[in-house]
Amino acid sequence: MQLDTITNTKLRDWVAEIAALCTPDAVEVCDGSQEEYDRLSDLMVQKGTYIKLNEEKRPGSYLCLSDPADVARVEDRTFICTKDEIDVGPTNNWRDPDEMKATLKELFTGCMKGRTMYVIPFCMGPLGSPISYTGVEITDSPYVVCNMRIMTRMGKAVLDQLGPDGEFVPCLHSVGSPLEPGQQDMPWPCDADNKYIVHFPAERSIWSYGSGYGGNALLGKKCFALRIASSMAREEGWLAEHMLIMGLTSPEGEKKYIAAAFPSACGKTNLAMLIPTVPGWKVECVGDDIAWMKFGEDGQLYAINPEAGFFGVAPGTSMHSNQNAMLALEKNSIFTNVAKTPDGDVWWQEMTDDAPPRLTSWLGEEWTPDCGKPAAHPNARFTAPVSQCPIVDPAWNDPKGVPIAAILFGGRRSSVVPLVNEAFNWRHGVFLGSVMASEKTAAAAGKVGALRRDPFAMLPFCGYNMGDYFAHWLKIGEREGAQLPKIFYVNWFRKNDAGTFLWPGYGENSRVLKWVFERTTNQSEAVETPIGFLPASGAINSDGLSVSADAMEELLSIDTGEWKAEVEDIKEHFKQFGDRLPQGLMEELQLLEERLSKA
Ligand code: SAT
Ligand code: MN
Repeated sequence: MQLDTITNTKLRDWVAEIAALCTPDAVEVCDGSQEEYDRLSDLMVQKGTYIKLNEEKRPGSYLCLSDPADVARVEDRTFICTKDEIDVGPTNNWRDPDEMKATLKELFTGCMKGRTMYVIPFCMGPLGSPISYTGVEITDSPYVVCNMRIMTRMGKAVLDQLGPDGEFVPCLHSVGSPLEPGQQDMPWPCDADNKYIVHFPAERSIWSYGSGYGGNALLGKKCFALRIASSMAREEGWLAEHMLIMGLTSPEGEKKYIAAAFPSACGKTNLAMLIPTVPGWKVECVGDDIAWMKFGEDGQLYAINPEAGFFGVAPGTSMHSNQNAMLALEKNSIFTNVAKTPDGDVWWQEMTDDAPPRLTSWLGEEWTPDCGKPAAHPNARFTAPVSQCPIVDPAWNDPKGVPIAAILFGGRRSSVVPLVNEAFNWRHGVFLGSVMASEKTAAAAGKVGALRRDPFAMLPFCGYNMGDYFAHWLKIGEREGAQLPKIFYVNWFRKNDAGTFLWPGYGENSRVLKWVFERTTNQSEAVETPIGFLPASGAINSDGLSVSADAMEELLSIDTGEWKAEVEDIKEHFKQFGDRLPQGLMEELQLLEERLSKA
């Protein structure tokens, strides 16, 4: 589209300002059409950025191999800029906004020379939703444009919605690789040694330089929908969270929605698309990564998935671990840093029981199963439309959002933490979120391994001081007339002393979801323990499971000694927040300690 299709004054001024700064050869406003998508995809095939996959095996899909120096988010190059350093807290990298702006302006000067500058109007969340917000990303990467078309609602409809004076979050991105006249382009241009992922919460803007990969470059995702949005949510009284959203329907046809936060590598996408083993129960997927929640007039929290696509980790995804994801990415998808089969399809670790005898690896090299290197990069990704998920929830695109009945927190713990426990109340639930922790998978069998505390799974994504974030969660619970979801903590990963998982996980997690569902209306039995309500014996049905009665008991028991040690570890964790740690959480910790000492 032409520049003059932009009627929004602020946007027109911003586009002109950035074009003058970055001096691209051309400027294009993206309309979000299939024609535009096809044209840019073809362009990337010509440039060697994309390989078109076999149309019969993987219709409408492309493979993209990145520069090996640009394969993941870069947390150490991610900055939050506020006037006072204390306002980003101990878990973020702080920079002074004026100094950082000066650095960035220098980097962005002339950085799009020889390239086209794309203007991408996008909406995070359903169009017309009171929970949604608009952004505009300016980028010199056609790969970003194509991914944004899958990951967000994007194009002309968003410009129309924005109108002449609507507000938007400006998101500026460049791969940082200007071209001199006649200079040959790279398949994956970037500035690997000079990446900056920068957030300005006060002016609600994002500047990203040097990387073309994932959350570094698709600025609607972690940068906007979590870091900037968490700061907006605090100011405006809502929640922007690193959570999946699923619908759960009982055999009686009653439906409830659950939101759940887990650190990476704990199976969030798998849980969001779970196939229940409990007869008659149904799971439907609203989203697998991010939830925005605002109070409705009835006092309930209503959630939307701000995204429109899945940007999932490919390795480990299979018909066994996540059939619904595999079906979602059968067509119209982008695959980044996976391996290619000789017949023009994709492959990654664990996609099939046996690896194909010959592949082209993510490095573009000949690959055989005995070559000693992974065929796909461990952070290889698929980009697939949410609408292609076979169990997509009918309300996934509903502007009203879906009412949340329960929130789950969880992590990977081989010991200490039971299969599931329910918080006594909202404040106790916030405490559980604030101490979330997960172990490295290589943790010694049966022993507590290297624990990383990842509060609310927001450690790399909270756009302000995490202590203030805890306080915000407490404040949400004090809202007049709020019908708050119940909060639960789950752990699918407990092991016995021999180092074997006690719980089968995957579809069997539906047994736990059923208990959670019933607890939201106090229908299933629970016992009070020092750490919360645990399922009463027999309240989680284990019929037909190869889990012994002893194992079941271990999964649902707590060891007072282990929990006293946990309390000491939590004290250390809390110390880093200094006087920004809300008093309410200190009190919860003291209450836990008292309950344990009486147990
Ligand atoms: O690269 S992303 O930030 O989009 C994905 C992730 O790290 O979870
Ligand atoms: Mn995530």
